[in-house]
Amino acid sequence: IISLEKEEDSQKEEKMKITEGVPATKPPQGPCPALSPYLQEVEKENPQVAEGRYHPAECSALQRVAILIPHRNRERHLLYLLEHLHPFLQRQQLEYGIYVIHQAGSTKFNRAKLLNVGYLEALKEENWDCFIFHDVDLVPENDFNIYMCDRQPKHLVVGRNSTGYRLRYQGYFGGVTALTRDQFSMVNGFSNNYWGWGGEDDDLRIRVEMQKMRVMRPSADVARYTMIFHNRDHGNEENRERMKLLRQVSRTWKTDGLNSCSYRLLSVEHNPLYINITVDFSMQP
Ligand code: UD2
Ligand code: MN
Repeated sequence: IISLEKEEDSQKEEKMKITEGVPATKPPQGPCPALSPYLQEVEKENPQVAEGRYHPAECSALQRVAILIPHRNRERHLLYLLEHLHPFLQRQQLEYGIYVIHQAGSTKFNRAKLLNVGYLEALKEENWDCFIFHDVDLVPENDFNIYMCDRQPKHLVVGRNSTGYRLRYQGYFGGVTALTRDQFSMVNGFSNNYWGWGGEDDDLRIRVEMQKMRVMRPSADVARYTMIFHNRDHGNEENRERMKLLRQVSRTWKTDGLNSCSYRLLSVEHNPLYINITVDFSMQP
């Protein structure tokens, strides 16, 4: 996403909705469990999910879909998303796995590079057909917004509450996107060089267009999201280099992407509701 015009106005009304859907906590019944009561609640509501994965029992799914969520310091948003995404994906009868790619330390946040890591690591444990690149704070509002890939890269967010559910600009490609394994590899994934907020989604759109692919979107009444209210995070300050980087994509995409994504893998944990991949980028240039 390039700019934040008028975002401030609409954030006020969103503020009221922050705690929607958070179940009331029960009175303490002994020592605190390792996981928050809210997380355990969501685990109980999703008995068919094991180690972040699910497949329908009654039929074989058309695609195997990996959901990749870049994350740091947004635990509350993550829980809220998991609570809504699991039942949503199950209603769509998908075979899926949810991966949270967590950036350790306090280096500038790098959403795009985290998503590259997610793609590379997820493919080590399953030959996923389709990848959904998913912000932690966006909750789909319509069950007909199908989390599957298509013959062209798909942008699943036409509108959200804070922008009056209208497309923000023509080439907008932020928030939630769906690319097949091959589509993503054809564009060499995301750039690894966008540190901080902004630009990386436009970079991916340019890569897609350079491969003569066309971004598809579901209709505006379907591609609707609620974005949980938030301010800009510390460590994710605006990337002032982004316009410069965006002008160079045609020269850089071949050598900057999946094939140059270096990182230090700290852990891969299979939690009940998601697979948590922790990486450290502090040694990267
Ligand atoms: C917009 C885009 C987003 C991305 C970003 C610019 C939409 C709906 N979303 O989001 O896809 O292009 O602009 O980079 O248009 N995150 C953390 N911890 C942090 C910082 C970021 O977990 O400290 C993750 C989290 O998944 C978050 C995402 O990165 O949803 C994007 O960051 P944001 O929500 O702060 O940016 P926003 O809402 O402007
Ligand atoms: Mn956001």
